Amino acid sequence: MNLDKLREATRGQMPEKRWKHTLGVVDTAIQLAKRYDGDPEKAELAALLHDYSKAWAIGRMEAVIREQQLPAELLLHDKELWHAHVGAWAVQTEHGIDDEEVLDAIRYHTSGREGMTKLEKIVCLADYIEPGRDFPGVEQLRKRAKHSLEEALLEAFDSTIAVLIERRKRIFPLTVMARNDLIAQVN
Ligand code: DGI
Ligand code: FE
Ligand code: FE
Ligand code: FE
Repeated sequence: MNLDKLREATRGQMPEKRWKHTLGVVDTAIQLAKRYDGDPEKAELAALLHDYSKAWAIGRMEAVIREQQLPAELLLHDKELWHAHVGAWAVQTEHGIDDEEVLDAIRYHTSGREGMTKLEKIVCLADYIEPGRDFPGVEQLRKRAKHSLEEALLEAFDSTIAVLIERRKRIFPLTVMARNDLIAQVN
């Protein structure tokens, strides 16, 4: 597996803006891995690939979910959740990525889940705080990320859940479980 080839293949899946975001997530994930005693190489690979399928057409993602028997429950929830599971499948089949830790970090980067690994936490948090992100509270999140991976990620999920409630959207159960689990971890 050649990282330069993977970079070009990933870049080819998405518009320039999403690619810039991806590069920001890569840098941030490597920094978080170094700070929190994670694996910087796995963090780089998972971050590079985390939004691989983000720009795919809805119908294409839906077909993968059905045909590859990814969790059908995804189809009942926000389409924003789909690219994570579809992306993990895509990089495995298209590029032979077979490191389950890396695949899980891609698969759960949006929703989170109970019992997140360090790599999953790193990629998910990097996705929230990479330098290109701009949303209310992101600066505080960046500061918190310097002190505690779990505290920062908990705050990130809280803000996502608050927005979903405000917009009267469904909350994917794994996100609730991720949040409850993080509360137990920080207390
Ligand atoms: O792909 P990105 O835009 O870089 O970021 P992401 O993969 O974290 O997608 C986040 C979007 O998903 C965000 O706009 C909120 C939306 N979303 C919809 N339903 C849920 C959800 N996020 C979580 N964590 N849980 C949900 O139930
Ligand atoms: Fe994403
Ligand atoms: Fe995320
Ligand atoms: Fe992302």
